[in-house]
Amino acid sequence: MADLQKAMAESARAVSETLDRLLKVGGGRESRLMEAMRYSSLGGGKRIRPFMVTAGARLFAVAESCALRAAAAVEMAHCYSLVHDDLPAMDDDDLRRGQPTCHVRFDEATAILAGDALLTRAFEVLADVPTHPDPQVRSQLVLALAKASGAEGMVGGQMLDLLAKNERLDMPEITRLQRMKTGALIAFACEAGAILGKAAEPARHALRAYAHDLGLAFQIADDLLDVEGTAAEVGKKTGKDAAAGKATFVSLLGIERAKAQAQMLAEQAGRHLEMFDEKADYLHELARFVVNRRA
Ligand code: GRG
Repeated sequence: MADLQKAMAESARAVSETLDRLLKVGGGRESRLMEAMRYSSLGGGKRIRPFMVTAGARLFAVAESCALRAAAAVEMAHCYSLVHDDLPAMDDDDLRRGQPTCHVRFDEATAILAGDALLTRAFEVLADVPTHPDPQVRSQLVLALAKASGAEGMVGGQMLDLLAKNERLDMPEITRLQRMKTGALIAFACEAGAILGKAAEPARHALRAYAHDLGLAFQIADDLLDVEGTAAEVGKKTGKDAAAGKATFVSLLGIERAKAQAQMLAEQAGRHLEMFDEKADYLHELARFVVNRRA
């Protein structure tokens, strides 16, 4: 674990530096927008998705500068989703990453615009030449992020989530919702390194399968933290799912079975990585970290 923690800390530092460079405040009156974008993306977070990109890119000897740009783009898309998810029209939260949420620190309209601009900047970064010399690779990255974050991915999952309040979803319905809402972006993060490295289909397939199991394990761990964690630990309000009457993996399975299911999925995720040998050690450890985390 010590190695993983060091590698994650190093990746998080490099990703924050990259975000800092890619989100420079200009001089115009609109600079408040960039300040809100920086506030929402530079202030903490575990940086799990960017780590998936950098750890995946290592498997294919991708240049670090390219991997870090893709990693920063994933984090921008993730931060946009958090900013919009926290808005009064959605989850109406005032705490995120241990800080006031974007709409509390700025205002609602600015938070909507900051989210919009973070997502747009993510695509701009992927489409720009320094991300990869081959335009086909850049276009594949843009396409994959668009699919992962749009109506068939994260935004579609969020729609299902809003519709599900006070409904009794069953396991297949919750699994589909979570695969779209959180799994799709995680899958993109795991596959981005393979796209950058022009990896062959079997390797890409293995990473997608890893991401599929890891994404569900991640979500079950998130549901468990909502029940068992404290706001001080996780940096956001807890107990929200039960208060909203939301069906989750934990409400359906109970705490003990949900924990066992998360562990089983993490082990299964690791088994998809066999073809990469010890080059995938960080990804193996990450699967264990995701289900044992306390934040
Ligand atoms: C509003 C378009 C739109 C989408 C919202 C992903 C999402 C959909 C909302 C986030 C809210 C949430 C709590 C989702 C459950 C899982 C999740 C994405 C948790 C947050 O991710 P972490 O734990 O957060 O990686 P940090 O802060 O560490 O980056």
